[in-house]
Amino acid sequence: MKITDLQNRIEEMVQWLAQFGADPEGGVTRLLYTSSWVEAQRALELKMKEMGLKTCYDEVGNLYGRLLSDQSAEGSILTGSHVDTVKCGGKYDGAYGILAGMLALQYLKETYGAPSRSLEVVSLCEEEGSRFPLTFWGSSNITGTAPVDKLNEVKDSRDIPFITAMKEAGFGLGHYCSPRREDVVSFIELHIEQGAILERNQMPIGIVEQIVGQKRYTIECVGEANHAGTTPMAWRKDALRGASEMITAILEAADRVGAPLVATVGKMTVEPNVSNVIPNRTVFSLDIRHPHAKVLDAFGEEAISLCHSIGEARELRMKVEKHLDALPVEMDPDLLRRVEGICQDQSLPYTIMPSGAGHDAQMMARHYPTSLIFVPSHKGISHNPDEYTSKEDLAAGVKVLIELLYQLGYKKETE
Ligand code: HGY
Ligand code: MN
Ligand code: MN
Repeated sequence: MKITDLQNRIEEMVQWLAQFGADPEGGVTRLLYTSSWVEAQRALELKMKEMGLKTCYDEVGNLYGRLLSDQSAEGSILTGSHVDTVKCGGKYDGAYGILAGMLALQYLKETYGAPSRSLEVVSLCEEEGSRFPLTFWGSSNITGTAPVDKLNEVKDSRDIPFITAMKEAGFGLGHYCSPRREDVVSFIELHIEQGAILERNQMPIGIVEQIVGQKRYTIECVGEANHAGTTPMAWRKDALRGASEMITAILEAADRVGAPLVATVGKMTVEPNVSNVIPNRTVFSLDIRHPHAKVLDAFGEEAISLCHSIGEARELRMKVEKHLDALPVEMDPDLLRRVEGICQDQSLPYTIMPSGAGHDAQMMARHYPTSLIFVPSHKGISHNPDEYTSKEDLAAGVKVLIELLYQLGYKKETE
């Protein structure tokens, strides 16, 4: 494969992978351990084999494609991203990092043969938390930080237990090798920016310096169902009215703290959800993010105490579960400098920037030297069927990845 083929190859592969979980409305929905997820992993496995990579799964469903070293250098350089998507998501989030890694390894194998240090691409099984209240399931298993002791309580919105879904997809304890990796020398994730900074500044490459901290909660309010016509306002234990006041109070508190703090309530269920019954139960999500751990911790405490005080005033029973608490994390400075040098050598304008989105790199960076590299998202749109990145921008990212993997996997340190 020639470098000039990259644009068409990466574009073809993005469209090819998007067929697995394609929505009628044009987006992609590929949720962990569903049939479209299984089909995508199996198709990626076949494609990796066709590209001359040695493939294997681990027991949670992370899929690896390996370009094995022909020398004794310890450990592997790992690149990749997540194969799952949000509901009605785009074609590029996660998928691009996997496909770029596969193309990079194929190009390096065909051009330079076996590396002096093994290079691997990983299709991480899950990052988004779109099906189960669990995020970074793939990368947290690799780093040994997954909440494996809580799995028995985890169910999806149709009450399907996590363990059942994993087993039905063909994974779980004892099926494949352990997911824990202690031999990763560096992890590199290529990803779309999911924001508008690069496009607005006409920069083809973003080199991430730091990923913001992120907390995710599920907040349940239980009141009392009653007749919409015969129950005076003062006698009600209205779970939806309480939740609405909590959500407004939290978002107004976030406005007061100001940027770069962000707070999002993206998901809500109301029961019994009929027009002539006072709601007796609501459950809503809360996602808050900030680059400084102290500010994030303080705001999390304020938000949850607002919920409890409003819940008390509305005579609601409250249950708050925190299912993600990811600290802000720095990317590896040496790798950042290396990528900077590659952009300069390739006369690629770039900017060094933070990431407001969470990524598997956030989990990996606490265990291995990690680099996160962005390419532009058109109009900054993501988690949306209109997510788009041009093939020129996609290919520019792949070229940077190829050079970085060449330097880490082939060049002797002395060179
Ligand atoms: O939510 C995020 O930041 C990522 O897309 N999972
Ligand atoms: Mn995402
Ligand atoms: Mn992503």
